[in-house]
Amino acid sequence: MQRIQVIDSHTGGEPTRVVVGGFPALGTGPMADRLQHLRDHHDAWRRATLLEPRGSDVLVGALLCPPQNPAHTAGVIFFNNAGYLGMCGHGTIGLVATLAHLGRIGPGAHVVETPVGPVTATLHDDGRVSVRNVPAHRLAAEVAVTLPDGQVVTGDIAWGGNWFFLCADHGQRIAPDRVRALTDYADTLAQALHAQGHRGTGGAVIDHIELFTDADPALADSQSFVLCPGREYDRSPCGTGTSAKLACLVARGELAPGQVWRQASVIGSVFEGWVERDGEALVPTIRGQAFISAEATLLIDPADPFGWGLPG
Ligand code: PYC
Repeated sequence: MQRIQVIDSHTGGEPTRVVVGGFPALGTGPMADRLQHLRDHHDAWRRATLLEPRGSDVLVGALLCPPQNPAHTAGVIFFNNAGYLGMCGHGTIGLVATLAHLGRIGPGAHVVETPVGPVTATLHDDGRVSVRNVPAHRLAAEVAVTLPDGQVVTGDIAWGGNWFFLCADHGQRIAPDRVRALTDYADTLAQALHAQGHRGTGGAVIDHIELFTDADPALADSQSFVLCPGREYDRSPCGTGTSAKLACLVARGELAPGQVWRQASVIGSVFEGWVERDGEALVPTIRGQAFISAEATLLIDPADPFGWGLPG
C-alpha cells in the first residue's frame, strides 16, 4: 500500500491539497529541476493525488519540498488536473496556512522557493497571508483575438508567475450562475489565442484567461472569471492573475506603486494587492486567507485497478 499524507485548505474558495509526505524524493536542486523530474518520472503521483477517484479536477496540489537554501522556509511544486504551474498565489497562501496549522511556522516572513523563483510569504497575526510574488510585467497591450463566431476581443498579455490573457471587452456577464458558459467562452478564447500565434516570452503557452468586469464598489475594484489550464475556473481571485492585472494597471497608469487594489473572484472572494518598484522590476504582493479543511492519508492499494486514477 502506498500512502500520501495531505492537508487540504481553501483560499477564497479555491482548494489547495498540500502533500506533506509520501511522494518520491526529487533531489536537492532548484525547484524548476525538481518539477521537471516529477513531471518526467513520477507524474502518476500527481494524477493519483489530484484526480478521480480520489480527488477532482478542481484541486490544486502543492508538493512541500525541502528548500535548496537552508535559510528558506520551504520549497514547493504546484500542479493541477492538467499538469504543473510555475507559481500559485492562492496555493502559497494555502501552503503557509498548512505550515502554521502543523506548528512548523509562526507569524512573520517566510521565503518559499517556487519553480519560477523565491517568493516571500508573510503570515499575519490574524491568519491572513501576504505573498510578495515574483516580478510581474505586461508583455503586450490590446492584442486582438478573433473568436470562431467572428467576435473580436482585445486584451493584454501579462506574466504574474503564470501567463495570462486579460480581457474586459468580452461582453459576458460574470456571475457564479454562469460558470459553465464562462468556462466554454474562456476556453474558446484560449484556443483562438493559441491558434492565432500569441505566446508568452520564449514561446510559452498563455494558459490562463482572465475576463474582467466592474465590481460592486463595496466589494472590490474589479471582478474576474479566471480559467486555468485543465478547464477549471479559479474560485479565488487568482494570485498570479491578480499580479498580472496589477502589472497591466501600472503599465496603463491606472495604479500607482503602493496603492491597494481589491480583486474579486467570480464567487465574490477578494484578494488585496499592490505593487512596489524594485529597480526596473515591478513586484506585486497579494493578500488573502486560507482555511484548513482536511487532514488525510491517501491510500493507493496495489490491488485497486483505479488506484492510480481513471483511464484517459
Ligand atoms: O492563485 O495564482 C493562483 C492560481 C493559479 C491557478 C489557480 N490559482
